[in-house]
Amino acid sequence: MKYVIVSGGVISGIGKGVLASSTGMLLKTLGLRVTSIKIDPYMNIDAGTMSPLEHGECFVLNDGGETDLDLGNYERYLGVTLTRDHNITTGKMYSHVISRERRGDYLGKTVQVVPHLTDAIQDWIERVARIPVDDSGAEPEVCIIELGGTVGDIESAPFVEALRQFQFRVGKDNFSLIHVSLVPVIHGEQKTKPTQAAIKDLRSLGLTPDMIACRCSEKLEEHVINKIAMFCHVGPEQVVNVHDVNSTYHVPLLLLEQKMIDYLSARLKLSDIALNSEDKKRGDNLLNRWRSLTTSIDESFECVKIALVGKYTNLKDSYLSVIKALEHSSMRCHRRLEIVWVEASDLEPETTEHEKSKFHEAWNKLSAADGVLVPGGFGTRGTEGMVLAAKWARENNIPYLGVCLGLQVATLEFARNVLGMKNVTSAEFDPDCAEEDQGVVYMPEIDKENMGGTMRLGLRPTIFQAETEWSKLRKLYGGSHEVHERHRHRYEVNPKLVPRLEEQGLMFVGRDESGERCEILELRNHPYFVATQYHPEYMSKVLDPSQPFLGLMAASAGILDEMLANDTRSNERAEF
Ligand SMILES: *[C@@H]1O[C@H](CO)[C@@H](O)[C@H](O)[C@H]1NC(C)=O
Ligand SMILES: *[C@@H]1O[C@H](CO)[C@@H](O)[C@H](O)[C@H]1NC(C)=O
Ligand SMILES: *[C@@H]1O[C@H](CO)[C@@H](O)[C@H](O)[C@H]1NC(C)=O
Ligand SMILES: CC(=O)N[C@H]1CO[C@H](CO)[C@@H](O)[C@@H]1O
Repeated sequence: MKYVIVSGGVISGIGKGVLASSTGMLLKTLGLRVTSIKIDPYMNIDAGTMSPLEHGECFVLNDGGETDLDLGNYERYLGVTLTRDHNITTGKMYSHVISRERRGDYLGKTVQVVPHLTDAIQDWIERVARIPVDDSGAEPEVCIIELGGTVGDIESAPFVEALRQFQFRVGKDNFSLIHVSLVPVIHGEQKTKPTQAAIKDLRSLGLTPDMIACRCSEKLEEHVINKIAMFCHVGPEQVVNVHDVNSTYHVPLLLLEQKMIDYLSARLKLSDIALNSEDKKRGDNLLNRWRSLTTSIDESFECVKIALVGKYTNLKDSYLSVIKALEHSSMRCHRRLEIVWVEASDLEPETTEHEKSKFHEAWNKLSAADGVLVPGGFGTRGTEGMVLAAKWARENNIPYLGVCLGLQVATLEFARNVLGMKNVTSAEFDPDCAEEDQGVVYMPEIDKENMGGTMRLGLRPTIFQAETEWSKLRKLYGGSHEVHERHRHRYEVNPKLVPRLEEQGLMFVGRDESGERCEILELRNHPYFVATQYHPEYMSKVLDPSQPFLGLMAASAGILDEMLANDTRSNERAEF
């Protein structure tokens, strides 16, 4: 196992995650199997209870683990499936060590940060790095470890020390470190001091950078590279220049141009890993597909506008996976994506003057969009606006995709306006509503008292029902009978209501194994009106976009029927 550590200096939030996943993706183009681990130096054990306002969305894994966004980044770039163990938090490590201490594993010795915690971290990394993450089921060959925060923080100290020891545990040829730093441009001059200081900090903690990745708004000048190399005691070929590019999908090629992979290969003796021609071919193929993808970004000029009708629209991070899934689909459709943010509550008719202008603005935005997306969310605020957005899309033949809550509001809308059940609502919005008015109910098996971690989570099968061959979504999924997607919900459509809804044309084409729980709804006589109870965005990959999103994008661009006729999916997805 070869380990590539990606750490950061100067400030956080300068794209360490993108750099780490791009590096992993490039190693994959050599034909290697790559996995990744994210270390987060905070005390939380469970991301499920962290506020999306403070922290962006919560990302759900196949095994139901709720993690923060970065694991999603790796899954999307590397095309792998990670587990809840692939994230390490300070809280998790302490809780692991403390429970071992309680069990008596330390034989009553004094338990300390060094060596007990640091050993536990190293053991954890060695164990988790070996977990197979792709379809082949084979052990990965390279593990990318992203160390969150910045080196020198109090929080990250135990992890830095653990990694310092780890380089001796696994040996020099098996351990390399990329340090991401910032080169600010002040009065037109590229400043190297922060980078020098960051590298000095790193060295004082016993870690040596093999590469210094310099984030800068512009291309680094040659004398700046030489200066960094000299003051940081590395060769100029070890300084990589990561300047701003058109999109983050260009970063792998930017690194490739600078021969980063050649350096890493030599440094880690990657050529010692025996690869067969099959693996090499897969790697070449991946690189070619990535290249054509980035050209497609630069050469798509036709724009598709998608209205995202949500609740945290002033905090766009909380919809990150949804945005990524839209991006992946737009690249596949060769369209430029324009997301139109519509705050759902602004769509509700209001009275005061101030709110009237917001109301008009929101409706103007919605009506100018080519497609409508209502993503998942919790709580009541804005849900009436979402119902109105679903109505707009249904009645005006605008492509619509509802995810989770988006499925529930589409169902309520249909029940109210087509079945005439004016009072129907969700038990989530109105816990006291009469039983016959419950269009969406609390799932019977979920414990109502205990909020944290009581949701239907993770990968579950959805079965396409008999006589659903007409379904556009089913065709997008390649006609399969069963699909597996990730879930995160507490409420579901009331099964009692389903026969009446179906009678009027709102078809629940996908159900769970029991045939009771509604997973996918679709309107038959509509360009694309699809909603899923699961969250398809979690499984979207850069080179393999999520099918429900691809359908929305293609329908909004007016090319869905053409796409379904050509069935591009079956041949393109195979390799990733
Ligand atoms: C790297 O790892 C391999 C396999 O675990 C081991 O045989 C080798 O000795 C290590 N290299 C160094 C320089 O320690
Ligand atoms: C960025 O996009 C423009 C077209 O939009 C293209 O001409 C240019 O080459 C791209 N730049 C890079 C670095 O890819
Ligand atoms: C909706 O509720 C109101 C007030 O409770 C009631 O008068 C009315 O009949 C209900 N409408 C329907 C269609 O059930
Ligand atoms: C912050 C974070 O990602 N935490 C997850 C890490 O893995 C544990 C399980 O081992 C999950 O419970 C956390 O949600």
